[in-house]
Amino acid sequence: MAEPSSIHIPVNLADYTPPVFQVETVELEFDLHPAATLVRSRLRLHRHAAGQLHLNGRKLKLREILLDGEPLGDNLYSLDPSGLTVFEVPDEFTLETLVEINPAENTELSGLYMSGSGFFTQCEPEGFRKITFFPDRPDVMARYRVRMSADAKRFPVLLSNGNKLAEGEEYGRHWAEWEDPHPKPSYLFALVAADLVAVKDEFTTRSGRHVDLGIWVERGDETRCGHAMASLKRAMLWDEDTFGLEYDLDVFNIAAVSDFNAGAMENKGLNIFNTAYVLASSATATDTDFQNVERVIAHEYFHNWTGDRVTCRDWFQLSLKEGLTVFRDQEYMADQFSAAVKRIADVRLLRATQFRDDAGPLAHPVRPASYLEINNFYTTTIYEKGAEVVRMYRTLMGREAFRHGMEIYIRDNDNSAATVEDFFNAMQAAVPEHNIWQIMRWYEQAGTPEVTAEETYDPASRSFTLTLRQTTKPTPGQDEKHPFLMPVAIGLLDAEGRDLLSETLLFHKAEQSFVFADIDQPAAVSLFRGFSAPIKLKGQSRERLAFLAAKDTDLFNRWDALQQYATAVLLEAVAAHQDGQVFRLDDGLLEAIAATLREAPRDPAFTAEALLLPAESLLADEMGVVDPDAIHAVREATRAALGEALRDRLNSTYWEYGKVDPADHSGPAMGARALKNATLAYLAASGDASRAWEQFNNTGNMTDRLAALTQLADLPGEKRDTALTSFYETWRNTPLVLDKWFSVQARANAADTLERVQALTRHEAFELRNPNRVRSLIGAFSANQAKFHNASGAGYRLLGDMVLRLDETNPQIAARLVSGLSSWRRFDTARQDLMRAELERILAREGLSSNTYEMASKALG
Ligand code: 0A1
Ligand code: ZN
Repeated sequence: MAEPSSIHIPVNLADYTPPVFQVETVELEFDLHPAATLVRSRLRLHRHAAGQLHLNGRKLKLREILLDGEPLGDNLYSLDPSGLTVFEVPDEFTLETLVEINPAENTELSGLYMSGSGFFTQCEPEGFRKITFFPDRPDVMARYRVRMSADAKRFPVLLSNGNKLAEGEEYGRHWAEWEDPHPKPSYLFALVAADLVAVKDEFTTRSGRHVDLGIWVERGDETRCGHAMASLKRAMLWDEDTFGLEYDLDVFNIAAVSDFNAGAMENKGLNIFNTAYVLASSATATDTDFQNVERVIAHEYFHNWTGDRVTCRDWFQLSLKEGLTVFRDQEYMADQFSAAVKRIADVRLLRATQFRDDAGPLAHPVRPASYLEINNFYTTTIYEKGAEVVRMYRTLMGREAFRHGMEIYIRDNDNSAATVEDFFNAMQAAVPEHNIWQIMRWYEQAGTPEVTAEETYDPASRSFTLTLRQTTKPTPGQDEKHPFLMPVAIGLLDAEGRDLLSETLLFHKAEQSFVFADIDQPAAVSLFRGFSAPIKLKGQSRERLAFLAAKDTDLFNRWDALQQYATAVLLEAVAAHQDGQVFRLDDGLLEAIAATLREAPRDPAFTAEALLLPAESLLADEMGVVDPDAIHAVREATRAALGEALRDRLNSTYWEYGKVDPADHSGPAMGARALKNATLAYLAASGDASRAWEQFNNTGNMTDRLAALTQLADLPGEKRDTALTSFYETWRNTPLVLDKWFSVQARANAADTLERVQALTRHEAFELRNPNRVRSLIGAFSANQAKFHNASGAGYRLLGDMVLRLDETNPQIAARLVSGLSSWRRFDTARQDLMRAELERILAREGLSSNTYEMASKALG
């Protein structure tokens, strides 16, 4: 049940105080029963600061409480909905409690809950307090020993953090004891008791430690674990090679669970994963899924050092572990595949999600100053923008100094709970000759800086002057912005596109000029190469963009120039459409896309990215008043016209890249498939769906199957219905694939998408209790701009209904969906009224969770 609204009290970074008591050791005993689990806890505590002993605890039934072995009288402690206060305690003592909890009724999926065949935990950020009374904050680090017992038949596998000490069986129940030698915060505690089977392997670290690896999944899923295991071993090796970081336990287990609020969790020695990021086979997973599995496996593994060994002092520092670990997984993936294509994909995501948030009512800094509900702050700002900030450190410092800074950071903060300042200090220590303090503004100020550039060439002095200006719009609570320090990777190109020079400028003022001497000709400048800072570059001329799209030696900027060029062309066409003019394909865009196709053999994966027009949501971000229908009409007309005009070339490219081994998931194979399917999409857009139909019926590879189904789903009619029915019949018992069946319909660009999504919410396979299913239907639909923003407001109502229903069972997931309504101010007044009405309807609900309350009230502004 949701809690009363009186508890909406913000937590402020400025109010941080150190813990009153530290915990040295934790002994936990779980007597596991679905509806009534008993948890006995013995904590060894010692005083750390003045104050009273308060332990967090939620929905716990206290059965016993003992201090140094003696039962504690009722008048010596008090209980309230937030926890337990013990009035008088010595400076060192043992506190023992026995509590009862109900995992079967835990639909929030935080704490100890049931899913599929067993018990699982999720403790980050504040789930441990739903298991036992504890100072549930990351700066309390303790050593854990865990004993659990459960029905031996139903829950044959018993796992926790660290190493297994002993196990046994008695009277049909069995037990196991685990010990984790490393001190850790409570949010990294994990327990699994379930009917799972393991895929096992091993890894020997550089210094000779033998590590047993296990991936635990439901029976029948073992065949889909190979990619996850191979990824894990690659990640372990990479972290040794790249950062000198070795694994520090003899066991590394991963357990997969199908009901999970997020992607995966880095619990020490026992990662718990959403099945979506473990299971993959060519028949069931797309190439994107394969890459996501690899990325998330690497991400959670990398947390062992950046998160577990060095953790966060408080949740305001969340980006300290998340931004850094995302940066590490990005670098890992760039090393496995094409670095430029990886960068393009990452920036695409950043722009579509983070830039959008940073421009709206939910904008917050990488280190927020205040929150109501920390679960609402697992955002792309904390993760992806945080990773960009780490990347800027490295660009400013250079690779070697950055690695040295990382060594200092780990050395100085090992086994402790650190802050963003600790990271800064380590990096600054690695470059004592430079003062980089100004980078800290990226943690404090929200918003995306906008940069403009002015160039002048003076033939007399043969000097080229570049003047850069930066401004950042106000964001909630921050009216005035100070200039950011940003590395600007640039290249000066001659008329043939040869690099005259390339270097990195330090841009740290509102306006700054850079003079380059000995330049023989007026040069074209390529700015922010590789997206060297998370900013919006404005005011580039179309001629310049066309030149860079064709000639830039920096692959990222070549892609970006084409994106910006296409954005300008499409926005112009949107304005013309609103004016009632007939659509006309821009010659320059046609030529640029044709040239891109001609160059396909150079790099098919890059070509696939370059062929993709800017998303509707990105075009919306550039409009004063968003017109989702005009954007949709124009973008579709452009795709159709390009498909028509380039039909022959698209066909030949389709066939050329069509012969990839369906079981091959190497970079080149995935690149070829991506290119083939990009051409398929253009051909279908121009009205030729025959190829999609053929591909759908003749492939066993999920990337190809889903790409074809995506095209068919756009075209109401018999083929669509037959394809969807056959897909459903084939995969109705494979949840992760069934998720795709839902999302392909939710993303569809068909006249009847809204009605179909409404019907799908009543489909027998739609499960509100399963976050993956909710995301695949409702999350996907709310990202389908043209359909979600249906002028009737029915899309908004559907979302509002779902938020209110979900808030009763899983507030974390409910709150996340609210962001679909947060952009209401960007639309016409009719839509504004409809969206605002939904937010108000949500807020009016009595007993709304603080999760949803925070998102809806902030969205309303
Ligand atoms: N630390 C995890 C993310 C995570 C956060 C919250 C969760 O449950 C509410 C679960 C996982 C990561 O970055 O992978
Ligand atoms: Zn993470």
